[in-house]
Amino acid sequence: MINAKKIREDFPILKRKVYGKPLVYLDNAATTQKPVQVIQAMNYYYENYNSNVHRAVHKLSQEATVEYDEAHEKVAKFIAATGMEEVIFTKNTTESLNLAANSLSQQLKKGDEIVLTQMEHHSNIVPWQQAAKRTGAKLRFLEIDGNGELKLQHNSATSGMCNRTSSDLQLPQLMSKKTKIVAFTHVSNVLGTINPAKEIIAAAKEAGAITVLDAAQSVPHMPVDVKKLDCDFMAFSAHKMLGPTGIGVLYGKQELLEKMEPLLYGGDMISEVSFQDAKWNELPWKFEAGTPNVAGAVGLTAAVDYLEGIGVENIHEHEKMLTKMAMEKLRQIDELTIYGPEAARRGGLVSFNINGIHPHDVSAMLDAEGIAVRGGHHCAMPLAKLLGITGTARASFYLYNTQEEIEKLAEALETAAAKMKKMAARTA
Ligand code: C6P
Repeated sequence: MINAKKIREDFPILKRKVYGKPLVYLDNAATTQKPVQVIQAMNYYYENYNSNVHRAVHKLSQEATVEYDEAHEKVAKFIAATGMEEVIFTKNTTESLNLAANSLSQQLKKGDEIVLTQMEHHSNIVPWQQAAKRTGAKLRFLEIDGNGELKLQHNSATSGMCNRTSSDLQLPQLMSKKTKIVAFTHVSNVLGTINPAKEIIAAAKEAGAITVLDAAQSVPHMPVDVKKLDCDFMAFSAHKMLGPTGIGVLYGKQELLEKMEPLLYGGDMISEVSFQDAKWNELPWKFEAGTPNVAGAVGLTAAVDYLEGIGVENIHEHEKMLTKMAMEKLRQIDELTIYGPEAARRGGLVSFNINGIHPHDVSAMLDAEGIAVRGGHHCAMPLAKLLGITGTARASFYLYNTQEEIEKLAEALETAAAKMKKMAARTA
Protein backbone atom coordinates (compact mmCIF):
# COMPACT_ATOMS: atom_id res chain seq x y z
CA MET A 1 0.00 0.00 0.00
CA ILE A 2 0.96 3.60 -0.46
CA ASN A 3 2.79 5.61 2.15
CA ALA A 4 1.22 8.98 1.36
CA LYS A 5 3.13 10.77 4.13
CA LYS A 6 6.45 9.70 2.64
CA ILE A 7 5.31 10.54 -0.90
CA ARG A 8 4.39 14.05 0.24
CA GLU A 9 8.06 14.78 0.94
CA ASP A 10 8.63 14.78 -2.83
CA PHE A 11 6.07 17.57 -3.37
CA PRO A 12 7.44 20.96 -2.27
CA ILE A 13 4.11 22.75 -2.69
CA LEU A 14 2.43 20.48 -0.14
CA LYS A 15 4.61 22.05 2.57
CA ARG A 16 3.11 25.49 2.06
CA LYS A 17 0.51 27.11 4.25
CA VAL A 18 -2.62 28.86 3.07
CA TYR A 19 -3.99 31.57 5.39
CA GLY A 20 -1.63 30.17 8.02
CA LYS A 21 -3.10 26.66 7.71
CA PRO A 22 -1.48 23.62 6.09
CA LEU A 23 -2.59 23.26 2.48
CA VAL A 24 -5.04 20.40 1.91
CA TYR A 25 -4.99 20.00 -1.84
CA LEU A 26 -8.12 18.20 -3.04
CA ASP A 27 -8.42 19.60 -6.56
CA ASN A 28 -6.50 16.88 -8.35
CA ALA A 29 -9.10 16.29 -11.04
CA ALA A 30 -8.37 19.85 -12.23
CA THR A 31 -4.60 19.48 -12.05
CA THR A 32 -2.12 17.62 -9.87
CA GLN A 33 0.92 18.86 -7.99
CA LYS A 34 4.44 18.07 -9.24
CA PRO A 35 7.16 16.09 -7.46
CA VAL A 36 10.75 17.39 -7.32
CA GLN A 37 11.70 14.64 -9.77
CA VAL A 38 9.56 16.31 -12.46
CA ILE A 39 10.60 19.85 -11.57
CA GLN A 40 14.30 18.90 -11.53
CA ALA A 41 14.14 16.99 -14.82
CA MET A 42 12.68 20.07 -16.51
CA ASN A 43 15.18 22.43 -14.87
CA TYR A 44 18.01 20.11 -15.90
CA TYR A 45 16.78 20.21 -19.49
CA TYR A 46 16.73 24.03 -19.54
CA GLU A 47 20.10 24.30 -17.80
CA ASN A 48 21.91 21.64 -19.81
CA TYR A 49 20.47 20.66 -23.19
CA ASN A 50 17.69 23.11 -24.11
CA SER A 51 17.41 22.90 -27.89
CA ASN A 52 15.02 22.39 -30.76
CA VAL A 53 14.44 18.75 -31.85
CA HIS A 54 14.63 16.87 -35.17
CA ARG A 55 16.37 19.81 -36.83
CA ALA A 56 20.04 20.39 -36.04
CA VAL A 57 23.01 18.03 -35.77
CA HIS A 58 24.65 19.79 -32.84
CA LYS A 59 25.11 17.97 -29.54
CA LEU A 60 22.36 19.81 -27.65
CA SER A 61 19.82 19.10 -30.35
CA GLN A 62 20.86 15.44 -30.46
CA GLU A 63 20.35 15.12 -26.71
CA ALA A 64 17.02 16.93 -26.76
CA THR A 65 15.85 14.81 -29.71
CA VAL A 66 16.70 11.57 -27.92
CA GLU A 67 14.80 12.66 -24.81
CA TYR A 68 11.83 13.92 -26.82
CA ASP A 69 11.54 10.73 -28.87
CA GLU A 70 12.04 8.54 -25.83
CA ALA A 71 9.20 10.34 -24.07
CA HIS A 72 6.90 8.94 -26.78
CA GLU A 73 8.27 5.43 -26.18
CA LYS A 74 7.84 5.83 -22.44
CA VAL A 75 4.19 6.88 -22.80
CA ALA A 76 3.56 4.09 -25.34
CA LYS A 77 4.77 1.49 -22.82
CA PHE A 78 2.78 3.11 -20.00
CA ILE A 79 -0.51 2.63 -21.87
CA ALA A 80 0.58 -0.61 -23.64
CA ALA A 81 0.53 0.91 -27.14
CA THR A 82 2.49 -0.87 -29.86
CA GLY A 83 5.11 1.86 -30.14
CA MET A 84 5.86 5.56 -30.37
CA GLU A 85 4.13 5.78 -33.78
CA GLU A 86 0.85 5.55 -31.89
CA VAL A 87 1.61 8.36 -29.42
CA ILE A 88 1.05 11.96 -30.55
CA PHE A 89 1.95 14.81 -28.25
CA THR A 90 -0.59 17.62 -28.15
CA LYS A 91 -1.22 20.50 -25.76
CA ASN A 92 -3.74 18.64 -23.56
CA THR A 93 -6.75 16.30 -23.63
CA THR A 94 -8.81 19.05 -25.22
CA GLU A 95 -6.45 19.41 -28.17
CA SER A 96 -6.22 15.62 -28.51
CA LEU A 97 -10.00 15.32 -28.74
CA ASN A 98 -10.19 18.23 -31.20
CA LEU A 99 -7.55 16.56 -33.36
CA ALA A 100 -9.48 13.28 -33.31
CA ALA A 101 -12.83 14.97 -34.02
CA ASN A 102 -11.45 17.15 -36.78
CA SER A 103 -9.64 14.36 -38.59
CA LEU A 104 -12.33 11.71 -38.11
CA SER A 105 -15.10 14.06 -39.21
CA GLN A 106 -13.56 14.08 -42.68
CA GLN A 107 -15.06 10.59 -43.09
CA LEU A 108 -18.55 11.61 -41.87
CA LYS A 109 -21.59 12.38 -44.02
CA LYS A 110 -25.23 13.38 -43.52
CA GLY A 111 -27.19 10.68 -41.73
CA ASP A 112 -24.16 9.29 -39.87
CA GLU A 113 -24.35 9.27 -36.09
CA ILE A 114 -21.88 10.14 -33.34
CA VAL A 115 -22.69 8.58 -29.96
CA LEU A 116 -21.54 10.38 -26.78
CA THR A 117 -22.77 10.12 -23.19
CA GLN A 118 -24.66 12.57 -21.00
CA MET A 119 -21.67 12.83 -18.64
CA GLU A 120 -19.10 14.24 -21.05
CA HIS A 121 -16.74 17.14 -20.38
CA HIS A 122 -17.16 20.04 -22.83
CA SER A 123 -13.91 18.87 -24.48
CA ASN A 124 -15.69 15.72 -25.60
CA ILE A 125 -18.92 17.42 -26.66
CA VAL A 126 -18.10 20.69 -28.40
CA PRO A 127 -15.61 19.28 -30.98
CA TRP A 128 -18.22 16.67 -31.97
CA GLN A 129 -20.98 19.30 -32.14
CA GLN A 130 -18.84 21.22 -34.59
CA ALA A 131 -18.05 18.04 -36.56
CA ALA A 132 -21.78 17.29 -36.72
CA LYS A 133 -22.56 20.82 -37.93
CA ARG A 134 -19.91 20.60 -40.64
CA THR A 135 -20.99 17.20 -41.94
CA GLY A 136 -24.71 16.87 -41.21
CA ALA A 137 -24.05 13.96 -38.86
CA LYS A 138 -26.30 13.60 -35.81
CA LEU A 139 -25.29 13.52 -32.13
CA ARG A 140 -26.87 10.91 -29.86
CA PHE A 141 -26.31 10.52 -26.13
CA LEU A 142 -26.12 7.41 -23.93
CA GLU A 143 -28.24 8.29 -20.91
CA ILE A 144 -27.36 8.10 -17.24
CA ASP A 145 -29.49 6.63 -14.45
CA GLY A 146 -30.23 7.95 -10.96
CA ASN A 147 -26.86 6.68 -9.69
CA GLY A 148 -24.99 8.60 -12.35
CA GLU A 149 -24.12 5.43 -14.26
CA LEU A 150 -24.77 4.73 -17.92
CA LYS A 151 -27.99 2.88 -18.72
CA LEU A 152 -26.56 -0.11 -20.54
CA GLN A 153 -28.47 -3.29 -21.24
CA HIS A 154 -26.89 -6.53 -20.15
CA ASN A 155 -27.94 -10.00 -21.18
CA SER A 156 -30.38 -11.19 -18.48
CA ALA A 157 -28.46 -14.46 -17.99
CA THR A 158 -25.40 -12.61 -16.76
CA SER A 159 -26.84 -9.38 -15.37
CA GLY A 160 -25.98 -8.95 -11.72
CA MET A 161 -22.85 -11.05 -12.06
CA CYS A 162 -19.56 -9.42 -11.08
CA ASN A 163 -17.43 -10.81 -13.89
CA ARG A 164 -19.28 -9.58 -16.91
CA THR A 165 -17.45 -9.78 -20.22
CA SER A 166 -17.77 -7.48 -23.18
CA SER A 167 -20.01 -9.95 -24.97
CA ASP A 168 -22.52 -9.63 -22.12
CA LEU A 169 -23.37 -6.12 -23.20
CA GLN A 170 -26.09 -6.02 -25.79
CA LEU A 171 -25.65 -3.40 -28.41
CA PRO A 172 -27.15 -0.32 -26.75
CA GLN A 173 -30.22 0.67 -28.75
CA LEU A 174 -28.54 3.94 -29.66
CA MET A 175 -25.84 2.14 -31.62
CA SER A 176 -26.66 0.93 -35.10
CA LYS A 177 -25.08 0.69 -38.49
CA LYS A 178 -25.50 4.49 -38.67
CA THR A 179 -23.09 4.90 -35.72
CA LYS A 180 -19.70 5.92 -37.02
CA ILE A 181 -18.05 7.26 -33.86
CA VAL A 182 -18.52 6.45 -30.18
CA ALA A 183 -16.68 8.92 -27.95
CA PHE A 184 -16.99 8.73 -24.17
CA THR A 185 -15.27 9.43 -20.91
CA HIS A 186 -13.60 6.57 -19.03
CA VAL A 187 -14.13 8.27 -15.65
CA SER A 188 -16.55 11.17 -15.14
CA ASN A 189 -14.88 14.28 -13.73
CA VAL A 190 -18.16 15.23 -12.03
CA LEU A 191 -19.77 11.97 -10.88
CA GLY A 192 -16.63 9.89 -10.54
CA THR A 193 -18.38 7.06 -12.41
CA ILE A 194 -16.01 4.51 -13.95
CA ASN A 195 -17.62 3.54 -17.22
CA PRO A 196 -17.30 -0.04 -18.49
CA ALA A 197 -15.01 1.06 -21.30
CA LYS A 198 -14.18 -2.42 -22.57
CA GLU A 199 -17.84 -3.34 -22.91
CA ILE A 200 -18.84 -0.10 -24.61
CA ILE A 201 -15.93 -0.35 -27.03
CA ALA A 202 -16.87 -3.95 -27.90
CA ALA A 203 -20.49 -2.87 -28.51
CA ALA A 204 -19.32 0.04 -30.68
CA LYS A 205 -17.11 -2.33 -32.67
CA GLU A 206 -20.11 -4.55 -33.31
CA ALA A 207 -21.83 -1.54 -34.83
CA GLY A 208 -18.71 -0.87 -36.91
CA ALA A 209 -17.92 2.43 -35.17
CA ILE A 210 -14.59 4.07 -34.35
CA THR A 211 -14.06 4.55 -30.60
CA VAL A 212 -12.53 7.56 -28.84
CA LEU A 213 -11.85 7.32 -25.11
CA ASP A 214 -11.48 10.44 -22.98
CA ALA A 215 -9.02 9.10 -20.41
CA ALA A 216 -8.20 12.44 -18.73
CA GLN A 217 -9.46 11.10 -15.39
CA SER A 218 -8.42 7.47 -15.75
CA VAL A 219 -4.85 7.20 -17.08
CA PRO A 220 -3.42 9.17 -14.09
CA HIS A 221 -5.28 7.03 -11.55
CA MET A 222 -5.59 3.40 -12.68
CA PRO A 223 -3.88 0.98 -15.04
CA VAL A 224 -5.14 1.62 -18.57
CA ASP A 225 -4.13 -0.77 -21.34
CA VAL A 226 -5.18 0.32 -24.83
CA LYS A 227 -4.65 -3.21 -26.18
CA LYS A 228 -6.95 -4.78 -23.61
CA LEU A 229 -9.56 -2.05 -24.08
CA ASP A 230 -9.13 -2.19 -27.85
CA CYS A 231 -9.96 1.52 -28.19
CA ASP A 232 -9.09 3.21 -31.47
CA PHE A 233 -8.16 6.59 -29.93
CA MET A 234 -7.51 7.78 -26.41
CA ALA A 235 -6.79 11.25 -24.97
CA PHE A 236 -5.20 12.41 -21.72
CA SER A 237 -3.18 15.29 -20.18
CA ALA A 238 0.23 15.26 -18.48
CA HIS A 239 -0.75 17.90 -15.93
CA LYS A 240 -3.33 15.57 -14.35
CA MET A 241 -0.66 12.88 -13.78
CA LEU A 242 2.11 14.82 -11.97
CA GLY A 243 3.49 16.22 -15.23
CA PRO A 244 3.63 19.79 -16.51
CA THR A 245 0.85 21.78 -18.16
CA GLY A 246 1.02 22.28 -21.92
CA ILE A 247 1.50 18.67 -22.99
CA GLY A 248 -1.08 15.98 -23.64
CA VAL A 249 -1.41 12.76 -25.57
CA LEU A 250 -3.54 11.40 -28.35
CA TYR A 251 -3.11 7.66 -28.69
CA GLY A 252 -4.33 6.22 -31.99
CA LYS A 253 -4.07 2.82 -33.66
CA GLN A 254 -1.33 3.05 -36.23
CA GLU A 255 -3.43 1.89 -39.18
CA LEU A 256 -6.04 4.56 -38.43
CA LEU A 257 -3.50 7.34 -37.87
CA GLU A 258 -1.87 6.45 -41.19
CA LYS A 259 -5.18 7.18 -42.94
CA MET A 260 -5.96 10.37 -41.01
CA GLU A 261 -5.27 13.91 -42.18
CA PRO A 262 -3.28 16.24 -39.89
CA LEU A 263 -4.95 19.12 -38.10
CA LEU A 264 -1.96 21.48 -38.23
CA TYR A 265 0.48 22.04 -41.08
CA GLY A 266 4.05 23.38 -41.01
CA GLY A 267 7.53 22.44 -39.84
CA ASP A 268 8.51 18.88 -38.89
CA MET A 269 5.21 17.30 -39.99
CA ILE A 270 6.35 17.06 -43.61
CA SER A 271 8.76 14.78 -45.46
CA GLU A 272 8.94 16.88 -48.61
CA VAL A 273 7.61 20.28 -49.69
CA SER A 274 7.48 21.91 -53.11
CA PHE A 275 5.98 25.32 -53.94
CA GLN A 276 2.69 23.63 -54.80
CA ASP A 277 2.42 20.56 -52.59
CA ALA A 278 3.71 18.61 -49.58
CA LYS A 279 4.07 15.04 -48.35
CA TRP A 280 3.53 14.13 -44.72
CA ASN A 281 6.20 12.89 -42.34
CA GLU A 282 5.97 9.45 -40.74
CA LEU A 283 4.07 8.86 -37.49
CA PRO A 284 3.83 10.37 -34.97
CA TRP A 285 5.51 13.51 -36.38
CA LYS A 286 2.84 13.92 -39.07
CA PHE A 287 0.57 15.22 -36.30
CA GLU A 288 3.16 17.33 -34.44
CA ALA A 289 3.63 20.49 -36.49
CA GLY A 290 6.06 23.18 -35.29
CA THR A 291 8.53 23.29 -32.43
CA PRO A 292 7.10 20.97 -29.79
CA ASN A 293 6.99 21.24 -26.02
CA VAL A 294 10.35 19.55 -25.37
CA ALA A 295 10.53 20.54 -21.70
CA GLY A 296 6.98 19.24 -21.29
CA ALA A 297 7.97 15.89 -22.78
CA VAL A 298 10.94 15.70 -20.41
CA GLY A 299 8.60 16.43 -17.48
CA LEU A 300 6.08 13.86 -18.70
CA THR A 301 8.80 11.19 -18.84
CA ALA A 302 9.76 11.98 -15.23
CA ALA A 303 6.07 11.88 -14.21
CA VAL A 304 5.56 8.44 -15.81
CA ASP A 305 8.73 7.20 -14.10
CA TYR A 306 7.40 8.46 -10.79
CA LEU A 307 3.96 6.86 -11.25
CA GLU A 308 5.52 3.57 -12.30
CA GLY A 309 7.81 3.67 -9.27
CA ILE A 310 4.76 3.85 -6.99
CA GLY A 311 2.57 1.57 -9.14
CA VAL A 312 -0.63 2.87 -10.73
CA GLU A 313 -2.62 -0.06 -9.29
CA ASN A 314 -1.46 1.00 -5.81
CA ILE A 315 -2.54 4.57 -6.51
CA HIS A 316 -5.98 3.30 -7.55
CA GLU A 317 -6.31 1.29 -4.31
CA HIS A 318 -5.22 4.28 -2.22
CA GLU A 319 -7.78 6.53 -3.89
CA LYS A 320 -10.50 3.91 -3.43
CA MET A 321 -9.75 3.83 0.30
CA LEU A 322 -9.85 7.65 0.56
CA THR A 323 -13.03 7.89 -1.51
CA LYS A 324 -14.82 5.28 0.60
CA MET A 325 -13.78 7.10 3.76
CA ALA A 326 -14.83 10.50 2.39
CA MET A 327 -18.23 9.21 1.31
CA GLU A 328 -18.88 7.54 4.66
CA LYS A 329 -18.02 10.73 6.52
CA LEU A 330 -19.86 13.10 4.19
CA ARG A 331 -22.99 10.93 4.27
CA GLN A 332 -23.28 11.66 7.98
CA ILE A 333 -23.94 15.33 7.21
CA ASP A 334 -27.75 15.59 6.78
CA GLU A 335 -27.70 18.70 4.65
CA LEU A 336 -25.23 17.25 2.17
CA THR A 337 -26.09 15.53 -1.14
CA ILE A 338 -23.49 13.34 -2.86
CA TYR A 339 -23.72 12.75 -6.61
CA GLY A 340 -22.67 9.61 -8.46
CA PRO A 341 -22.34 5.91 -7.68
CA GLU A 342 -21.04 3.92 -4.72
CA ALA A 343 -17.37 4.32 -3.80
CA ALA A 344 -16.50 0.90 -5.26
CA ARG A 345 -17.78 1.97 -8.67
CA ARG A 346 -16.07 5.37 -8.94
CA GLY A 347 -12.70 7.01 -9.33
CA GLY A 348 -11.09 9.11 -6.61
CA LEU A 349 -13.47 12.05 -6.45
CA VAL A 350 -16.63 13.10 -4.66
CA SER A 351 -19.02 15.79 -5.88
CA PHE A 352 -21.54 17.19 -3.44
CA ASN A 353 -23.78 20.09 -2.49
CA ILE A 354 -24.84 21.47 0.85
CA ASN A 355 -28.53 22.46 0.84
CA GLY A 356 -28.93 26.17 0.44
CA ILE A 357 -25.28 26.98 -0.24
CA HIS A 358 -23.91 27.69 -3.70
CA PRO A 359 -20.99 25.37 -4.57
CA HIS A 360 -18.75 28.42 -4.98
CA ASP A 361 -19.56 29.45 -1.40
CA VAL A 362 -18.86 25.91 -0.15
CA SER A 363 -15.49 26.07 -1.93
CA ALA A 364 -14.79 29.50 -0.42
CA MET A 365 -15.62 28.25 3.09
CA LEU A 366 -13.24 25.30 2.60
CA ASP A 367 -10.59 27.59 1.14
CA ALA A 368 -10.66 29.64 4.34
CA GLU A 369 -9.56 26.42 6.11
CA GLY A 370 -6.74 25.85 3.62
CA ILE A 371 -8.72 23.15 1.79
CA ALA A 372 -8.62 23.46 -2.01
CA VAL A 373 -11.61 21.93 -3.82
CA ARG A 374 -13.31 22.99 -7.03
CA GLY A 375 -16.83 24.40 -7.20
CA GLY A 376 -18.93 24.87 -10.33
CA HIS A 377 -20.14 22.92 -13.34
CA HIS A 378 -16.69 21.36 -13.94
CA CYS A 379 -16.94 22.03 -17.69
CA ALA A 380 -19.92 19.72 -17.95
CA MET A 381 -22.84 22.16 -18.20
CA PRO A 382 -25.23 19.76 -19.98
CA LEU A 383 -24.77 17.24 -17.16
CA ALA A 384 -25.36 19.87 -14.45
CA LYS A 385 -28.53 20.94 -16.25
CA LEU A 386 -29.68 17.34 -16.48
CA LEU A 387 -29.13 16.93 -12.72
CA GLY A 388 -31.09 20.16 -12.15
CA ILE A 389 -28.21 21.93 -10.40
CA THR A 390 -25.90 24.85 -11.16
CA GLY A 391 -22.90 22.80 -10.15
CA THR A 392 -21.28 20.97 -7.27
CA ALA A 393 -18.33 21.25 -4.92
CA ARG A 394 -15.84 18.53 -5.75
CA ALA A 395 -13.05 16.97 -3.72
CA SER A 396 -10.66 14.90 -5.82
CA PHE A 397 -7.82 12.78 -4.48
CA TYR A 398 -4.41 11.55 -5.50
CA LEU A 399 -1.49 9.51 -4.23
CA TYR A 400 -0.29 12.15 -1.74
CA ASN A 401 -3.62 12.69 0.02
CA THR A 402 -4.01 11.29 3.52
CA GLN A 403 -6.82 10.10 5.78
CA GLU A 404 -6.14 13.12 8.02
CA GLU A 405 -6.96 15.37 5.09
CA ILE A 406 -10.28 13.60 4.57
CA GLU A 407 -11.03 14.13 8.27
CA LYS A 408 -10.27 17.85 7.89
CA LEU A 409 -12.57 18.05 4.86
CA ALA A 410 -15.41 16.33 6.71
CA GLU A 411 -14.96 18.55 9.79
CA ALA A 412 -14.93 21.74 7.73
CA LEU A 413 -18.07 20.64 5.87
CA GLU A 414 -19.86 19.77 9.10
CA THR A 415 -19.09 23.27 10.40
CA ALA A 416 -20.28 24.86 7.14
CA ALA A 417 -23.51 22.83 7.18
CA ALA A 418 -24.14 23.67 10.85
CA LYS A 419 -23.62 27.41 10.19
CA MET A 420 -26.05 27.22 7.31
CA LYS A 421 -28.63 25.44 9.43
CA LYS A 422 -28.37 28.13 12.13
CA MET A 423 -28.73 30.91 9.59
CA ALA A 424 -31.74 29.21 8.03
CA ALA A 425 -33.34 28.80 11.47
CA ARG A 426 -32.77 32.49 12.25
CA THR A 427 -34.41 33.66 9.04
CA ALA A 428 -37.32 31.17 9.28
N1 C6P B 1 -11.19 18.53 -16.35
C1 C6P B 1 -11.67 19.39 -14.14
O1 C6P B 1 -11.50 20.18 -13.21
P1 C6P B 1 -7.57 19.53 -20.34
O2 C6P B 1 -8.10 20.79 -19.74
O3 C6P B 1 -7.54 19.61 -21.83
O4 C6P B 1 -6.29 19.09 -19.73
O5 C6P B 1 -8.60 18.38 -19.94
C2 C6P B 1 -9.93 18.45 -20.38
C3 C6P B 1 -10.75 17.36 -19.78
C4 C6P B 1 -11.31 16.42 -20.61
N2 C6P B 1 -12.02 15.39 -20.13
C5 C6P B 1 -12.22 15.23 -18.81
C6 C6P B 1 -13.00 14.05 -18.31
C7 C6P B 1 -11.69 16.16 -17.92
O6 C6P B 1 -11.90 16.01 -16.62
C8 C6P B 1 -10.96 17.27 -18.41
C9 C6P B 1 -10.43 18.33 -17.49
C10 C6P B 1 -10.74 19.47 -15.34
O7 C6P B 1 -12.55 18.55 -14.12
C11 C6P B 1 -10.61 20.88 -15.84
S1 C6P B 1 -12.09 21.48 -16.54
